[in-house]
Amino acid sequence: MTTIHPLEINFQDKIDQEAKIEPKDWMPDAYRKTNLRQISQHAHSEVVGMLPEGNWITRAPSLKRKAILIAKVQDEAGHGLYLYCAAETLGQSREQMIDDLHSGKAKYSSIFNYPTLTWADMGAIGWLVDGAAILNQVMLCRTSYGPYARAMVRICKEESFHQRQGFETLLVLSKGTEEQKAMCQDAINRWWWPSLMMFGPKDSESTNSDQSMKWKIKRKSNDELRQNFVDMIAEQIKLLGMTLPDSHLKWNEQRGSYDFGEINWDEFWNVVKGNGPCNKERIDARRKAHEEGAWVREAALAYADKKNKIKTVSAA
Ligand code: FAQ
Repeated sequence: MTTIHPLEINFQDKIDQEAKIEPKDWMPDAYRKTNLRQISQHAHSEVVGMLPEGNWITRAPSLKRKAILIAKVQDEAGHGLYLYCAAETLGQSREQMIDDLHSGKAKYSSIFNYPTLTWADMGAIGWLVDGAAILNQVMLCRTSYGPYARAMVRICKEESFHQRQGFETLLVLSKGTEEQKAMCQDAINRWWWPSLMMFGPKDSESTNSDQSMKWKIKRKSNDELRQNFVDMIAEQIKLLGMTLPDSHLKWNEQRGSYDFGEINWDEFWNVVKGNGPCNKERIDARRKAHEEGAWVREAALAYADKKNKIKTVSAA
């Protein structure tokens, strides 16, 4: 018979009573590891997530749209930074996390491995990708690890603004010329299925879910959140006068939810394993940015060092 350590019983009691776990509290190694994995992957997703939208900053159709897009991309960088800080409290250095991203050891969300082909993709990303992200992240505001939960509160406020701007971008296109309407529908067609994949594999295939739910790192399962998303978007699309590319999408009176078609899981795992349309391009871009930013990091360290020396001399 395996005996459970009293510290572990106490830890689970705290979680069951909805207390937050803080960096200096005792925690099982596996709890530390799974939080580190999820938070650092989440941080990487925010940072890699800047690339598909960054692609359109120079080509935004007006000054107003350009300013909004720049602000949104900057927000994503900020989200990455809060999340790296939260992950650092678990004892891993940022350099290590970034090395793991660049070497392919760490994952980031599959969604950012798809190309942004037209301006309407900026609307579809805001509406669908940020929309999916928020549903997942609102739950994470109540996750059991304190620094992660607190980071998520601010992130969610910004993400909900992102989603509205995405919807508004598509709404304008949906009322435009025939060409603009077609561009809007095409972007929705291309982003719909990858957005559903953001929630992760089916519950029956989700290796981490059971334990993460027990530890209240996750509050709703992958399938529950995906269903919430389908129900929300299936209603909102009516306002756009567009359609979702799924012939099985149908309101199910009995369940009080929409039924929807089967996700292409081969495509999902292929992208997760690094073989999506833009995986290589994304990692190459992050590596290049990191290399080209080396002088900034060196200058910041030299400046901090100089300031510390001045402080030490004046204190002596
Ligand atoms: N892509 O056992 P599960 C955003 C992996 S932020 C790639 O179910 P878990 C903002 C998973 O890591 C978007 N890999 O895993 C924005 C695991 O592999 P591992 C990111 C995926 O952790 C908007 C394996 O499959 N959001 O969009 C994916 O319990 C616009 C088995 O899966 C977050 O990261 C995937 N989609 O549940 C930025 C939220 N799904 O690690 C710019 C926080 C699963 O064992 C523009 N994360 N995998 O080797 C989570 O809530 C969870 O980690 C899930 C996955 C739900 C993503």
